[in-house]
Amino acid sequence: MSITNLEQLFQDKIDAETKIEPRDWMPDAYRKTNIRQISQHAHSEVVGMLPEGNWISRAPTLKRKAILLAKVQDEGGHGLYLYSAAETLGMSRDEMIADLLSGKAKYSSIFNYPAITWADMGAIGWLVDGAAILNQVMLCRTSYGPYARAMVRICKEESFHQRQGFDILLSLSRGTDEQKAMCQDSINRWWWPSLMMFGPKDSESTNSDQSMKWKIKRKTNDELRQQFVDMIAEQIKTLGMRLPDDQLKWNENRKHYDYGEINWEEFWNVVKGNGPCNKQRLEARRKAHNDGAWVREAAKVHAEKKAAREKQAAA
Ligand code: FAQ
Repeated sequence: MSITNLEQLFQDKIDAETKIEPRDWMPDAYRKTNIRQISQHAHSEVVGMLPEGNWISRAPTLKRKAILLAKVQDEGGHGLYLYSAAETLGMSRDEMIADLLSGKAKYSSIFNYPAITWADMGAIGWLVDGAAILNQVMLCRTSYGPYARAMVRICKEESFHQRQGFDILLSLSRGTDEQKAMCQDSINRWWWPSLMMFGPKDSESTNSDQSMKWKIKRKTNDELRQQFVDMIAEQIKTLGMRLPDDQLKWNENRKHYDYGEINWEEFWNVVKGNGPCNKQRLEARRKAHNDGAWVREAAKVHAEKKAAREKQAAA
């Protein structure tokens, strides 16, 4: 069968909502786009453990500590499901991690901002996980089967993450003046970077058109961003805080909130590696990778010995 026919059959399957599985024929560009997106997503989960991991030992109560610990562990688990999903497309985990550590692979811009107060644990959970959920609920229906299935469990865990973040901010918003100020300050710092998580505006998104045709993405960057603004603009009322955007206003005609212009120069600067914590984050990952070398070596020796024993038994 010619490539053109194979591509048509492939698109027909996508249009009929049939999931694409690892052994199915797929255009090379579909495979590459999925490897790119899923591995970037996995890297984001793992690098995303760093800002919050740093606060586990400083959580204000035992209960908050246990919750934060569980959340950070969940993110590590998400990274593992996602690396496994990406591996089914033919790239090894070692290669993906090498690309992260060399700075070749991207991860979400949001994790290059510092978490400087306890309130940031609240803002990350509420805003960052909140943004991640909207994007990931859509990905539960993505066309590549292993990615879609990994997303189902991830979304359930992310909902708990968002609730715990909101709960931290709710406590602070009902606390002393100092706690209220801390709460507002963290919302001020995390709001705009959270909006950037959805990626460049649609007119500048290089991958969206093709990814929408292949149903890898089901909603555009701007559609998801708007959904997020509408959700948060309502939820913040419960906190009695404000979003740092003078242009935020309900638009009765559009039935959506209008909001101000994102600083795209800042976004691209962070994506290019020049954000406040890019270097620190990669150094932390490189150190963790080097410190863990003995585990990988031990696992390799164990696997080799096991294979040798099995070979001997079979002989
Ligand atoms: N940061 O053409 P598009 C989480 C890049 S998980 C850095 O629109 P696309 C959980 C993009 O890669 C958060 N780079 O790209 C958690 C592309 O460059 P490339 C991560 C970005 O792929 C919470 C270029 O710009 N979630 O937070 C960003 O169609 C708390 C042009 O952009 C996912 O990864 C960015 N924000 O759409 C963990 C979800 N945005 O690759 C711990 C899956 C764009 O061509 C603690 N990913 N770029 O060189 C996606 O849905 C998509 O990849 C988008 C971007 C929507 C992120």
